[in-house]
Amino acid sequence: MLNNFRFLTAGESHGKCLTAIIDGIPSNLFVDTDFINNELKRRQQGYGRSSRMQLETDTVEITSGIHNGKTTGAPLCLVINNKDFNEKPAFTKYRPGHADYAGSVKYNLSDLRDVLERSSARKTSIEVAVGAVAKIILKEFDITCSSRILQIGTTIENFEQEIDVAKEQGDSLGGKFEVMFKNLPIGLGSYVQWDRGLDGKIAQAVMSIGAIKAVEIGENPLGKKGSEYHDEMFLKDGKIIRKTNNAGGIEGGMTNGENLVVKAVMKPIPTMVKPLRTVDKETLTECEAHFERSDTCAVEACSVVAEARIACVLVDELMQKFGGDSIEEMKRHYKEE
Ligand code: EPS
Repeated sequence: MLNNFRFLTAGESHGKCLTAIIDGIPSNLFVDTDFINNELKRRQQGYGRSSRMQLETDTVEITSGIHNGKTTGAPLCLVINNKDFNEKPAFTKYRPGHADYAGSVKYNLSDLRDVLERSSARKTSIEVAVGAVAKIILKEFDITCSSRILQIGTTIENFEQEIDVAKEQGDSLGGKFEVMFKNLPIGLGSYVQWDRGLDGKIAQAVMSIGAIKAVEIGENPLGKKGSEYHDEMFLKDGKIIRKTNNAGGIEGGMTNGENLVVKAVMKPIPTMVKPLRTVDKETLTECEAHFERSDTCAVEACSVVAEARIACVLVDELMQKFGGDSIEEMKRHYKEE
């Protein structure tokens, strides 16, 4: 999907490592590995995560594309080693809600382990590392990012209590979060073709995170009149200002200079201590779903993954508009605008 800031990842949940190759990074960019590692740590945190998070201390190794801490213009290779690297047993009891069923039919795999290993949210670790590199580029243009939880399960407050109850019951919880980017230039994205709208690209980037079921940009307009929803324009000291940002920073598929606000809903994680009813693919009998260690709630972690995905889309657009072979050239193009 990305044309300028391109990347691919590889790696399994219990494989040797997770890897990414990023192509298209401008040269002379200082890549702060402490910043990347801190982003990885953020993804591992949040109330309700599984014991895998205590086992792993995700840290990145950059094996190419950097000299003396700065990018050379060559592709970056990022590696995160898995401490829990081992052969796990085969299983045949589909986990409803997970990729097990459709994945095993699609790839003709007899062991559902082969689906689990790559469909696991573990791979979002390397995606967060890639997103951290994108954030480093955004920071060069003073574009900042933050996120917050809006809802966990049915509650807006006392998240921890609801997570504790779900954990006791062997259940899991989803929720809703918001990601915000500030100080974006006007005109990232476009209205001229359907596949160039920034809102569409962001929606795809966030919706394709394993457990996401809904994405919104700005305020949900359902039930609002045009006069209530649209953000009127005013003049202050000769500049156009808005008093509201219901559009969430995007009009006509383009950034409009307001804060970009993206909200997303995550489903409850389907791997559960209290198993769902399912079918065994080998014996074709009804049974209880396979259980392995899992999170009770990973909404906070998911918001960090969404930040990373959106950061990659924004950098791709920034490069399209202000691209340059070095960070200096890119900044020159940015200033000229
Ligand atoms: C995850 C690592 C996985 C899971 C979890 C997220 O590790 P393991 O399979 O060894 O427990 O804990 O993934 C899922 C629950 C899932 O459904 O994909 C991680 O690093 O975020």
